[in-house]
Amino acid sequence: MRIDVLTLFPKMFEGFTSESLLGKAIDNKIVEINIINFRDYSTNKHHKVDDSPYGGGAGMVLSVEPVYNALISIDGYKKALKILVTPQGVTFSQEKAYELSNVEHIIILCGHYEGYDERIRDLFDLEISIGDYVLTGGEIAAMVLIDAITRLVPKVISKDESHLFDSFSNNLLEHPHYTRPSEFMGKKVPEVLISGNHKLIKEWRLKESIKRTKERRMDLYNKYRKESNDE
Ligand code: 6GU
Repeated sequence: MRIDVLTLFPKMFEGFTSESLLGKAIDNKIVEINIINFRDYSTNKHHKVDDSPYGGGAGMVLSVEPVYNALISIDGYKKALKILVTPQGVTFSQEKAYELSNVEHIIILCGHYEGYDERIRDLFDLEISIGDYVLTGGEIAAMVLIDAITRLVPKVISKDESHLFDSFSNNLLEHPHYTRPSEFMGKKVPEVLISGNHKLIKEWRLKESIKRTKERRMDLYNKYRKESNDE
């Protein structure tokens, strides 16, 4: 999988692309990430990428030309899936992450300022938001997308299928986890987990998953009930 990111703040991606799971996936050439500063594609004398809005008003608007110039400089941009991150987009989800993990080439534009020139929207296939709050720029949102998507690419997580048990992949939150010590400040690990009885452990985990989902996320629980009855 290849992801190109168009941003005005390339340094924000340095630690993100070099550490942890993603850093390893890049080293192992399973994922390729290119960070492109689209200010370099401004033809303006002062490398300006924004301007004041037609019709007046506060704030600045991202101009279409530098974005267009940067976009067409990317090898294979026509075939790539082009994503705009914006609070006006469809809300990101685990389901969307699965869908996007099958795409060979993704381009993401991170916006700043008050907004995008509307004609930028026409250059992109999809608009995604990461939730109902406003960030100062799209970089963190793009990182959220990249993290959630790339960990689902085959071979990125070494225990190949461990993501199949993630919260959300079956509309349930995960069951509680424990590791050593078996007792901490009087709090003991549930007996069943030490029993070695795999069938009982599996039943306990499912029961706890359901209980936790019901307590914390009624919306997910209802989805779980509906979808497990449909099967
Ligand atoms: Cl994608 N961008 C910005 N700037 N703010 C957001 C967002 C994106 N998603 C939620 N808030």
